[in-house]
Amino acid sequence: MKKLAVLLLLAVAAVLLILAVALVLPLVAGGSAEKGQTVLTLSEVHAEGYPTTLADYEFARLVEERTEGRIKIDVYSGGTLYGEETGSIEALQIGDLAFARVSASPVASYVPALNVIQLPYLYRDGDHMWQVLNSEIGQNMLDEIQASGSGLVGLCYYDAGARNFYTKTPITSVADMAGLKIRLQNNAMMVEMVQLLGGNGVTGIGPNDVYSAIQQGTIDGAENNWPTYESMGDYQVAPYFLLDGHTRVPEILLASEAVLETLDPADVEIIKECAKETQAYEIEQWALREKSSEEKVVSEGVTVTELTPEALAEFQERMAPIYAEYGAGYEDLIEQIQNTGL
Ligand code: BDP
Repeated sequence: MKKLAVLLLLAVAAVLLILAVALVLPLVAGGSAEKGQTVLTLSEVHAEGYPTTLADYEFARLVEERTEGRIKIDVYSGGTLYGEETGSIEALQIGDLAFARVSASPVASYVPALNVIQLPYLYRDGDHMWQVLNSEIGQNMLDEIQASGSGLVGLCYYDAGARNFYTKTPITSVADMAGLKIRLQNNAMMVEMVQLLGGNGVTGIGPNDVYSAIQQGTIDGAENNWPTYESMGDYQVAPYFLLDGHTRVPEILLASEAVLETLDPADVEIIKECAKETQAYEIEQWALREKSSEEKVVSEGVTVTELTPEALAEFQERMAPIYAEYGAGYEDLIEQIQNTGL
C-alpha cells in the first residue's frame, strides 16, 4: 500500500514536471518552441503594408524557408507590442524579444557611435547615404552595435528617406522655430538639434501617439519622412511640412544577442544572411511609398515649404555645436563620409 502511494506520488511529480517544462519553454528565446520549431517575435511600430513591415514579413518568410521550418518569426506590427522603440530595444537587451525593426535614432542612446551616421545635414542625398551604409563604414557601424556590449545585434539597414519638420503653423526660417514644442525620437542629439534651432524637443511619445499629442496641444509638431507623416495621419493635424531634410536616419533590423545565443550557430548565420537580403527589397518598397505618400498628402492640401538656399544655410550653421560635441573623436570618419562619392 505504502509502495503504491509512493509510486502515485512519483507519477504526479513527473506529470507536474512535464507541465512545468511545457509552460516554461514558450518563454525561452523571446518566443516559443513547438514540435522542434522555435517561434521568435519581431516588433514593428509601423502598420501593415508600410515598407519596413513588408520587409519584416519578407525576412520572416526567408528565415522559415531556409531553416526548413526550424525557425518561425511572428511579426507584430503597428506598435502593438512596443509603441515606443526604446521599449523594444530594452526587451531585446534582456532577451524578452528576439527582433525589432527600429530607427537608428533611439539605438544611438545605447550605442553612441551610431550618432555619427545620422548627424544633421550629413548626406547630400539618399544615394550618398547608401554609398556610405553599403561601404565598410556602414558595416563597421553595424558591427559596433554588438561590439559595444549593448546586447543588441545589428542585422541590416533599411531606407527611411529624409526627416523634415511638420507643424500646426508655417515655418519658413529658423526664427519661426522659436518656442515650438517638437516631438522627437528618444535621442539626446536630436533634442539638442531642436534646441539649437530655438525650439523645445519632446521625447517619450511613440510615433503612433504623435497625432493625438498634436491634436491635444501637448506638442506643436514633430519631424519625420513622407510615409510616416502620411501613414500616421499626422498631416491632418500638422499640415505645414518644411522640406529641410535635417537628417537621414536609416532603419535597423536588430536582434537580441541573448536570444541568438540560444539558437544553433548555423541558423544564426541563416538569419543574418536573410536580413541582408531583405535590404534591397525594402529600398524598392521605400521608393514607391515615399512618392505615393508625398502625392497623397499634397493632394489632401498639405502646405510644403521649400527653404531658400540662404534660409537652409542658417539651419545648417546652427548645427556646429552638434558636430563639435557628437563628432568629437570621429573627425576623420566624418570627413570620410562627407567625401564618399565625390
Ligand atoms: C519613423 C521610423 C520609426 C520611428 C519613427 C519615430 O520608421 O522606426 O519609430 O520614425 O519617429 O520614420 O519614432
